[in-house]
Amino acid sequence: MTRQALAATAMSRRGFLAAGVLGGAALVACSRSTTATAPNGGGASDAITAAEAARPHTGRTVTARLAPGSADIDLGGTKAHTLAYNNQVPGPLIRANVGDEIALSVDNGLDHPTSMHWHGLALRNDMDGAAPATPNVDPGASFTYRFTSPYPGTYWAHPHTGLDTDYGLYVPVIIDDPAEPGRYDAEWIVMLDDWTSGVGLSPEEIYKGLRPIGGGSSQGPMAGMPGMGDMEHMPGMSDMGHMPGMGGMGQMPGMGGAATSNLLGGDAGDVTYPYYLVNGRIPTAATTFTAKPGQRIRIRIINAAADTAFRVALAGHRMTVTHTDGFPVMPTEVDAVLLGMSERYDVIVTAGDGVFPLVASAEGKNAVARALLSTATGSAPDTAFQPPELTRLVGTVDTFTATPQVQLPTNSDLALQARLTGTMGRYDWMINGRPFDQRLPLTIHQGQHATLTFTNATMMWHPMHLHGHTFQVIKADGSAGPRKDTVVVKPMQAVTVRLVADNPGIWMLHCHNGYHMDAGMMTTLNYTG
Ligand SMILES: [Cu+2]
Repeated sequence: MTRQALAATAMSRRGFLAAGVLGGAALVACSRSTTATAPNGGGASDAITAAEAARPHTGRTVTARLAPGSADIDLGGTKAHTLAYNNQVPGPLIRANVGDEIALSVDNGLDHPTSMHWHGLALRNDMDGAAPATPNVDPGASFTYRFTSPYPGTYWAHPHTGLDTDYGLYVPVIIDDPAEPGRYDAEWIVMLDDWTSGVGLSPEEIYKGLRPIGGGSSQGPMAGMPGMGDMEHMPGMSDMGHMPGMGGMGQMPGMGGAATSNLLGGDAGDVTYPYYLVNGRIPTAATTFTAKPGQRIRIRIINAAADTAFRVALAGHRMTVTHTDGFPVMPTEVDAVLLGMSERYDVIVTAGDGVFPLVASAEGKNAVARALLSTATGSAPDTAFQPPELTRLVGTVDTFTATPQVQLPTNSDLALQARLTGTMGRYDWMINGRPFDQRLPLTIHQGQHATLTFTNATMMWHPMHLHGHTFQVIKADGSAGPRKDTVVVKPMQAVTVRLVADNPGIWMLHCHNGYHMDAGMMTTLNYTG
């Protein structure tokens, strides 16, 4: 069955879910925390313990329980047998104040090890949820992650194991600052995803289709074809689906076709998905967020996709971007925002009078996800409707500047380099010439101020993510960009960021395209000395 046929079956039922916000998790606040302990009996290093002690502490503990396991999820008339937390997609919201201890227990009901990575949180290294710093949780075992967050913002959490995040294993995480002025009337959490699990190929099947037999080596089927290994370095040749003799790869389910985007510098993605979701729902069964005309709504947009950037606009509205990856920026008005995988943007809109689609266009993939904002009776436009805002002023990383209070110092005593390489033909994505299992870690000393330059030597964009830190993006003209933990690096371009080494440990540095990461585009930043 083709993608198109699968999509058609999902159009048979039209309905609107009258619940716009994500369900709250069973969060319980209690008065006193217990001492944080390292996982699996391992002793936390003195440096990690000292860094944790230096974080703010309210003395309050927020507890929650997540049960990852197989689940049958209703995407809105279409059922998907998948993996999810507590039988829902997205999983339940985790929410705490700055300085609260979060005690999150994971009861692993999967048939393989799992972890909970707290994307964007500058938390203690031994609770980061990425091995080897944090051991994975075995099947049938439970583990409680205990940590405090030093910064407010919009985050999310997901496993750091295999391709699990391309199933339904993700939850929003909001850290509130009680001192932050509450200049909005309502809050809408919007979680975006590209969906195949249980309705199309499994993520593992997609990965097999992308990766030559023999796995990124010269043994792959492409290797015998003259020049194929360097195909992506030839202008205009990056779309394999258009190449004669390639077996119509662009039409194969799960394989990328002619997905291109000017904003992303060319090739937009590797995978065509059956569906794109907002808060777990397909467009024909979109969720509705209800508000009153004139209300200021803070929309927290989170891209939980594996291979899809989204261009997001609210029909009939401009949006004022206030935060990038949790950190404040000089408020900037745009018509739409572009989010690479795992990026977050917080925006404020002033609600109009009527029913308005919030449309997340799968960048370069000719498909949309959507939800509805309703402030009055009325009906929404057709599900194929694309608001004109999508093609007006689109905010990207280059558009924004961190507020002066959160800008990082400009002095630097270390220059780190991450050279990104790989081709679609070999699917051999690497950092500094090595896949993850042969990595040469970048190293840094506690207290150092460093620049980190991502140099993209490929014909594909990469959303590059560093764990445990939020870095300062430097714009092309040398001025300060936004604070971010994930930055889009376009083909054949370089992006430099600043970071302060204030969170000791071993931290993952990787592409947040789930398939690139699994193929090896990952290394670590190690604190030494
Ligand atoms: Cu990548």
